[in-house]
Amino acid sequence: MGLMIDGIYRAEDPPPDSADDGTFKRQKATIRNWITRNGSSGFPAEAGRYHLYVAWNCPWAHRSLLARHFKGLDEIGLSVAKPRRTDQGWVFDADGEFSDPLMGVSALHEVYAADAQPYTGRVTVPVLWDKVANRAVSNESADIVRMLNDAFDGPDLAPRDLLDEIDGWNARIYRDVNNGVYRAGFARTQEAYDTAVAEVFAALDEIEAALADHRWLCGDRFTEADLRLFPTLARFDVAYHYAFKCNIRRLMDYPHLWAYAREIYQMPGVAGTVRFDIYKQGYFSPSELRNPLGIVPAGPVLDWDRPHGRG
Ligand SMILES: N[C@@H](CCC(=O)N[C@@H](CS)C(=O)NCC(=O)O)C(=O)O
Repeated sequence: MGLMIDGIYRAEDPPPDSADDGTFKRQKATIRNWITRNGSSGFPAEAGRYHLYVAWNCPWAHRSLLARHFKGLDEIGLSVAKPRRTDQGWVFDADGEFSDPLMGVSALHEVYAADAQPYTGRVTVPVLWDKVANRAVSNESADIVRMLNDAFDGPDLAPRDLLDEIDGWNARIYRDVNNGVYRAGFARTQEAYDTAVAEVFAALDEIEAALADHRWLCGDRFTEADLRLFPTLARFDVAYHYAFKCNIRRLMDYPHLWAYAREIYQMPGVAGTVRFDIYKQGYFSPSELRNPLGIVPAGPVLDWDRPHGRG
């Protein structure tokens, strides 16, 4: 795993993502262009012009895949990196499921290097690429989800009348759930872990209570807030419970949340964005701190196809 400086990739380890107190700090994405309907940003809303670089195991990439799916944007091409990173970071095969049909790169850093704007930072998925301008549009999944929603027709996942509520859930869920599990798993002190894991489960308990009264987080409409919660739920029992020590409860111990997660999973096309086998390979990759031998556990046994029974 490395870092890019002024458009040149260095295979050495980047500085640790933690503060002095052992708390995990995620770096901010810096490529923040925006697709607009009228193209005034330089990135017009023509789906066939864009390509998405993802990895099945990455939850941030997953939400961009879900946005592409719910908006019916199959014209946005896909390149899927291999689940385990190397000293070259995210890598691709020459052909097959984990190859790059667009540029034929062997590592994602080559895509970042192809951007006219010299990049400095971590080489992360997802990346939304503009094939016409030969530029990266964005490497921030929250932006990718919102811009695909706003710039393209199809169901509106962030309707104006619910926007404040959606943004409220998004902020809470990002902090304590989506990134909360990483703060637990990547904590470097007992205190940092204790704080993070308590926040993860406080948030899940709150969501469980909300789902007892509502079908979706914001009431009776499925929104971006639900879309952004799902990738963490899909990985919870197979990965975070064990690999990130988020083991106070399992997803399947929450009756409402577990049924809600299955309902989303069973929506047309969603299962096609989910790869439990690959989550395990990715999260149980060899890691000096968490899993030195890279052994992948066999369980748990989960039944995501069981009827969700939610009205
Ligand atoms: N802010 C980014 C975060 C993306 C991110 O951290 N992706 C991880 C994979 S889950 C990654 O590519 N990490 C590579 C690295 O940090 O070197 C987003 O949400 O799009």
